[in-house]
Amino acid sequence: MSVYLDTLRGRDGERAPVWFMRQAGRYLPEYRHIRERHSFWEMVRTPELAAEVTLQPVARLGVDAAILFQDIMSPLPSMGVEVEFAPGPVLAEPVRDAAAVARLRVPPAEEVAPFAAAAVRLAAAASPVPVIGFAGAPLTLAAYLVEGKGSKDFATFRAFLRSEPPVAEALLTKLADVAIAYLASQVAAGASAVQLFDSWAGLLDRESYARHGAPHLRRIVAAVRELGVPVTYMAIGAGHLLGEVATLGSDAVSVDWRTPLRQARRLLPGKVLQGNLDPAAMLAPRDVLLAEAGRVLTDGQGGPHVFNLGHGMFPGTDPDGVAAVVDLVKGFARRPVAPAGATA
Ligand code: 1CP
Repeated sequence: MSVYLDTLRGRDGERAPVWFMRQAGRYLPEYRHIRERHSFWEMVRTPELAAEVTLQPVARLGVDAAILFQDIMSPLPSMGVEVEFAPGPVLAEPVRDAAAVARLRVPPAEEVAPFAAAAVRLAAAASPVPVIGFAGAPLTLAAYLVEGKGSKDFATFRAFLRSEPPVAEALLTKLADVAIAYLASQVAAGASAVQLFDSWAGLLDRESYARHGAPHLRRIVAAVRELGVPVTYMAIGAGHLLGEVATLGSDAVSVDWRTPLRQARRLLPGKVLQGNLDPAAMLAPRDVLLAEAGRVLTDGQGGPHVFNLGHGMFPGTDPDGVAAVVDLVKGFARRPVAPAGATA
């Protein structure tokens, strides 16, 4: 039995499970040790290395779940898109017109980043905790494909959505098809939960999100839930979108640090909440960090809560501070809400 999976299934337990977005990464000396000898793509494409890095934070920190070490860009080469990391993703050729979208391949499931499923299989066989599979949400992947690299405002992408809606839909549909196949391959390999990363959805207004984001997300969420696996949806700066996010069908929603968990609880009835410690708090002195983490634990009460950051760990984070947060979460006695119908 896993406290993480129990919570995702809606059980308001006596303690919150804990894991961290970007828990497998550069803040860990054991990650940097491997990274010195291998490029990022080499690590991602070598199942033994990817599985090893997936499990590093479990061994060091005792987190309640292991997230697969890959990137949201992992499936793009199998669609015919060349990506390099410097350190963020950079595309050889942005995808900006109908011809480029038509050229994108939608490969059969077993050809979508097969190294990822192989890494899940190795990690799941060795892991004492559930392995979380993941994929980039169509809007966020499309933002990188159109822009060609990371950006603060993804203005080219937002202009593209407004000027070429049918081409955008064709692109988003292909990305959703690939995400479904990719996630199914991870679940078949042993991933027992799935998270969708929609890092840039918050750049859109609510109407554009409802039109270009939500329908594709609903299709992906339904397909994964059909496999019997819970789904967490994560977006950043998306407080204004929570009304739509509530309708996606996900089991859980990851909330960033800007939206108080109590407010999210009201806007997302029936959802498990994940989050939402400010990753910058991890860079503060220990007493400040633990006070902030305690506040998040208190706010997370009133329904099922998975403790996490509001966004990914910064590379400069001290692993000992992270370990102290894990201890705090594990020792915090929640006041669970009694299931409906139960008497006190
Ligand atoms: O130099 C290095 O070692 C590479 C740094 C790195 C790492 C460790 C990148 C490049 N990606 C990753 C791993 C990664 N990426 C994981 C692994 C599992 C874990 O969480 O521990 C995950 C889930 C991701 C997801 C990801 N990649 C997202 C979504 C989540 C988020 O943080 O918003 C996004 C937007 C990316 C793109 C990306 N890849 C890498 C970087 C530095 C970035 C973001 C910055 C940019 O847009 O330039």
